Amino acid sequence: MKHVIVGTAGHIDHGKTALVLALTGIDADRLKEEKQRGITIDIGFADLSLGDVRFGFVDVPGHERFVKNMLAGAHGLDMVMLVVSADESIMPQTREHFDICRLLNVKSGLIALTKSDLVDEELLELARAEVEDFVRGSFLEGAPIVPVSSRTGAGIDTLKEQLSELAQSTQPKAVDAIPRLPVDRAFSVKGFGTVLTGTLIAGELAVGEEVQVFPDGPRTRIRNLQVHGKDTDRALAGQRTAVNLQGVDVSQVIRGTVIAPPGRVSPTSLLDARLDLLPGASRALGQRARVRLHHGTAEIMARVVILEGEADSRAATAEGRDELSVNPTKRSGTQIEPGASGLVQFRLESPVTALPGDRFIIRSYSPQVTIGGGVILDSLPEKHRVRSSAPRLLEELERADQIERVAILVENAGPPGLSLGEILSRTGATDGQIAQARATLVGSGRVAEVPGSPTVLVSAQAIQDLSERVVSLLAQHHKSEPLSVGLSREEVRERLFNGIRAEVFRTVIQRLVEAGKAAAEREALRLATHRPALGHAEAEAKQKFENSLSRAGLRAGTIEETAAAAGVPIELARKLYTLLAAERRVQKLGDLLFYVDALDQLKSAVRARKAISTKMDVAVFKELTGGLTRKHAIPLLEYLDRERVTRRVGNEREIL
Ligand SMILES: Nc1nc2c(ncn2[C@@H]2O[C@H](COP(=O)(O)OP(=O)(O)OP(=O)(O)O)[C@@H](O)[C@H]2O)c(=O)[nH]1
Ligand SMILES: [Mg+2]
Repeated sequence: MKHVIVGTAGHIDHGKTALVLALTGIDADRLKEEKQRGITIDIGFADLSLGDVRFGFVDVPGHERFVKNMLAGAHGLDMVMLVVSADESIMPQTREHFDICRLLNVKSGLIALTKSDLVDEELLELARAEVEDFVRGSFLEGAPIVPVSSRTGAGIDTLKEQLSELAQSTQPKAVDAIPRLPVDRAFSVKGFGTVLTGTLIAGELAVGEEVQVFPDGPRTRIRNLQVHGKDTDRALAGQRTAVNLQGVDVSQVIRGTVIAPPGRVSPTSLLDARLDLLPGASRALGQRARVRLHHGTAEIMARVVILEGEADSRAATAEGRDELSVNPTKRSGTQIEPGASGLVQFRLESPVTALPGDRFIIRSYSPQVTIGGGVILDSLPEKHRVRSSAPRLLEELERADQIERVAILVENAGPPGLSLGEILSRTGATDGQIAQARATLVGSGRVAEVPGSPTVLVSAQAIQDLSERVVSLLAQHHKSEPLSVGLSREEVRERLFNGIRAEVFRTVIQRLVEAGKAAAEREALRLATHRPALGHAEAEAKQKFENSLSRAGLRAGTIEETAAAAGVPIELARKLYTLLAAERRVQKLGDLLFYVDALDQLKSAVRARKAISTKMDVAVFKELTGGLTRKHAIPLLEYLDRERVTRRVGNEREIL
């Protein structure tokens, strides 16, 4: 069975609620005040099955003061039923509601010409002609215009037929997507606890599943689900859904919150978007204007930072003349004219949970009228300045499909890359979509996968840039210090990889080594082609230094002591030490420099001792080493343990 959400739209008193009642037998006005005043105040719901289609009706209020409530019902519509009273024809909220439907990208619908019983044939035709004119050039151009009377029942059957026919061609909402349910109502049911309702705009929800109340509510489980008033195990995208949540207070699931699985969406206070200003907006939208942003069922106050709009000509010339001399607070001359569009960043006064592709509406702060709307391009952006390169990125994102979007975001992230988790919540993609994007992009070499937890994707470009920087840093070092083996890993990391995950550093180095461009020897990194260049005097000093190490044997000294014994200046000795360390001729234990040959001999001697006994106490060790003192014995014993020649058992050592 196909599920289709139909919203009413239209001016106050044009007969929306009466029509929903005539169609479904359900009075969507449920509040006492609504009945008393004879007007709709808040959205109401009704449903109807026609053939194999289940219609969920969202009946909205027409009063201009309740457009805010209308907006909570207008998101997630598959179809609109624009209600125009034949005796009054097009009125202000007919326009405003219709504008909202267009901005929200409602794709299908029809027009009900209500109260046909109140007008004669001529007036009816006049109203029809006006409506045809009104919808020309919009998604409703050519849509059915059905005269109806809720009072006499005339035209209701035709309307049902037309609804059924349109329903055949509506695009179903994506079931294979991250589920999201913007809450429009929550109440408490005795014995059940908190129940919330909304239109499931994507994915599916199942009883028992873990969900979170976004932006800042608790994690909990779904205890029970209902679709159109009947219990079900599973609710699908496009269904009017009631969710019974475990251990959640009604106050935590107010209108505007969103139910979604934890970890798949992230609350944000910044949104990058394409914003269209209505041609009928009374004035241009200025930099940092304060507006009401409506997204899903939420209304949030926000400032609009215009990143790229229609430049005010005065400001543009002022900027062109001399950028620096213009006072920065005045030079933000960009604005969006009525009927024009721009790229913007919303700075929200409280967080929302959104995904790219979501539609939104903006209304002016005061008076409260709808002035525009658009589509979200990046739901987790950085904070942009007015002048930034953000518009280029946003234009790319605007044109991108899901795979391209992943590539663009990863490329834009630069060297730090993006973790899979970050990619998930920034794209709203399913696991399957991410896996596909990952395979495609890694396969084509555009993106590199950096193993670790979490897995991070880094653009090939960023890896290459980093590699080039490593190569040039090493080349520079070799040039200024021809004697040095190379730079220590730590130094390379500190100088070029600040704030970048260690895994990215390792990947870059590993790739350089694999490509034969660099060599990594213990702690030192060098270009593969680099050989330390020793002059005659230095070669001699190296020999002396090595002799001195060899003479000391296990009675090793610090670098200063060794240098003094060899008669080599300490500066030079440091370089000789790195050289010998790279050649594995010397090993530092604590701050003592041991000759590797001496260590090897010690290992052999200890292993040979095993023939006599597998135990070795300190006395035996002293005997083996010719009476070493604590100073040397302790680091050596620990070294033997580390090398797995021995194992410490209590006060003794076992030879392995
Ligand atoms: N004669 C006649 N009256 C109608 C018809 N449809 C609605 N009405 C009357 O018009 C008035 C308003 O109808 P509603 O259905 O409440 O109008 P609405 O569009 O829902 O109004 P809001 O929700 O407040 O915007 C009521 O008194 C209805 O009885 C109709 O087809 N013929
Ligand atoms: Mg009504």
